[in-house]
Amino acid sequence: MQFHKKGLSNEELVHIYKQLLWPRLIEEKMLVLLRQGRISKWFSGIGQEAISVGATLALEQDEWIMPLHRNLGVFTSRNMPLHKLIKQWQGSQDGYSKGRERSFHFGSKGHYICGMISHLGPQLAIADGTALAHKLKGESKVSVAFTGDGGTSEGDFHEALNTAAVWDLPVIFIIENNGYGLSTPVQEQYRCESLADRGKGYGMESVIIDGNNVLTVYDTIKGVREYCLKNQKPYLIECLTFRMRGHEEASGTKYVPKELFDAWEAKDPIKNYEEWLLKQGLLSQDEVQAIRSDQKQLIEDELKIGFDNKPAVVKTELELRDVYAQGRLPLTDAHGREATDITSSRQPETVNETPSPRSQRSAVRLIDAIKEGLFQSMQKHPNLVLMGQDIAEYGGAFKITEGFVEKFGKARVRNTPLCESAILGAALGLSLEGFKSMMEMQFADFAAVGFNQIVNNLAKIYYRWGQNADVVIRMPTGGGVGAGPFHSQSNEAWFVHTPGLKVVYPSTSLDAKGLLIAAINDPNPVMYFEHKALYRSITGSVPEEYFEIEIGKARQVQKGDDISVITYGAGVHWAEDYAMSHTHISIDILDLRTLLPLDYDAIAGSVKRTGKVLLLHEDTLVGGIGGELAAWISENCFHYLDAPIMRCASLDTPIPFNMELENNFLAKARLNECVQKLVAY
Ligand SMILES: Cc1ncc(C[n+]2csc(CCOP(=O)(O)OP(=O)(O)O)c2C)c(N)n1
Repeated sequence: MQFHKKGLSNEELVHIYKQLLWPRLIEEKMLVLLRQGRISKWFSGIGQEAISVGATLALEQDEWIMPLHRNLGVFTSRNMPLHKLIKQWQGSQDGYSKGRERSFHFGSKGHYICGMISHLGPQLAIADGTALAHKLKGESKVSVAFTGDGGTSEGDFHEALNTAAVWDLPVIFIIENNGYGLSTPVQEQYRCESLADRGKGYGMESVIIDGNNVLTVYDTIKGVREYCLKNQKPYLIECLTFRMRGHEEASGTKYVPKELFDAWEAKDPIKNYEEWLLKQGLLSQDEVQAIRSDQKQLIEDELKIGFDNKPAVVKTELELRDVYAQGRLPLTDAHGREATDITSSRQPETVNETPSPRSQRSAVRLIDAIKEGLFQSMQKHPNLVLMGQDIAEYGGAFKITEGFVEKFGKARVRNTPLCESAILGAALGLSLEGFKSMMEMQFADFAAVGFNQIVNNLAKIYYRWGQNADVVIRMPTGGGVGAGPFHSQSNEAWFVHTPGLKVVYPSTSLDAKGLLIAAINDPNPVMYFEHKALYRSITGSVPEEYFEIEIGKARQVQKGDDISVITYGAGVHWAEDYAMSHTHISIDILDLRTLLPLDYDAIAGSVKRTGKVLLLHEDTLVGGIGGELAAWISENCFHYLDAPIMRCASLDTPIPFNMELENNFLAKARLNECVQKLVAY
């Protein structure tokens, strides 16, 4: 192995040696602790340290890194205290994730490290988001994302690299090609000659380097960093390396030929670098021994602190509370500085929660109310960025952002490539740097291809390691428009089942504006459902001012005595129309407005008034929210019930295109039958 000093001082070369040795000695000790049952299993980085260490040392301390499961060297090179890492590996509440996450699946804002989710690929686009944040702020910083060779087969890899290229983002993508993805060798993973070749396909420079040579890694990344900053472009680096232990400690290494281990043993990153330092006279044998024994002693000292644990205290209340960031977070970025004002206007001081009747305008269409709420939010939040397919000059599929780009500019009103997952990842990355973002799904149906980022990354991140995802996802939803199975679905139930998300679903123009503003002000990820069939068919009074409708509060549409119809979205209008044409039935109508969290007081109030409940939703029956509501009502309001709880929902089929078929599909077709049955009970 050839080492080149490339202008590094002797002190720097020795410093790199110490940083490289440190994770190796820690892991050797971890193997002992694992056998003693004192820590949980992890994914070993033994043999690959030069990549984590070399890359991290080549960056500024406040440049974001998105590491993966094998990157202990990233955490140690950012000088995270070992005793706290040890607590993390035991699942202690004093670890980085309060005992809620395993080995390396956590982040630390203070160290500019973003925690991974197990799905690997989603890490990559988060780096797009932090890089975009720096670019918008005019800061000269790169972001770095890691992937294994296996991870390059995921769609997320393609989406993240393509987006970084199209948006000219300074991101360094590092592939650690260690020959295997669990037991799958690279021949069964990809067909291109080298993974670096893929850079060409994205219009991105790339290079293959020896990932076991720490000076090569360090020097390459220093140079690539300069390139990315100067040219404002991403770069792909393929590091050739080898995994010297199993995928994780329980999985063994039988599938790896012994010759490979022997060959790579000879290329060990630490042994080779150490030998070179000795040969150059930069370190003596005695000094090497002293460094090793100092580090071993430090490990022992840190272990004492790391294993000195208080008994675990389990508080259900705290667990539940920590699913959501509370209140309005101060608008600061990861540096603790006030969020950047990229338009130089100020953020809102107060929010008017009770719209003044003086400024009411009648006959505002739902679509215009959404547009106004979004427009005013852009004025109020200089750190709010909009992203979505065709939302800039074209104004979006439904024209909600028409005119926005002229007013707010293309930096904040961003057309995206066709890649929902990467844009959601980028939205999360923007959050890491104190930005707010709104992503427009062109149709709610397409959330399916961003599902993982929503339910596993955005939804869980705050509970896992205290980073909020300040993201609103607008979901044009619903049927009745003859748009067929993939442009009409009601998929809100997918998200209601996910702790960490909030789900709002306005049915009136007033609520559409107020709930959108509230969603954008909320520091948590909010799914905002907007019914396409209501866009232009519904009008109502809406104040001109900027105001909020509180998330989590239902709206009593009308009071009644005979039956309750508990519903939301288009269901509210079906129920109102029905009540108007059946005045002999006194119907209590409750518009839930927010599906997560639910307004249980309002639900109980309605049940108490009538004792007969019909749950009405456009979503299909099985697994719909009606089932959840029915369970809650029977558990909590049983004494008030005079009839079985009934559900009126759409047919359990995909949504047909033909209008007659669609009308038959929709819950509305069975509303009369359900009401009559309930009234007669
Ligand atoms: C989406 C997804 N599929 C499967 C897995 C299970 N899994 C975890 S790591 C891994 C292999 C990853 O290989 P590679 O990307 O080469 O990284 P390495 O483990 O070699 O560092 C697999 C299959 C997963 N975590 N996520």
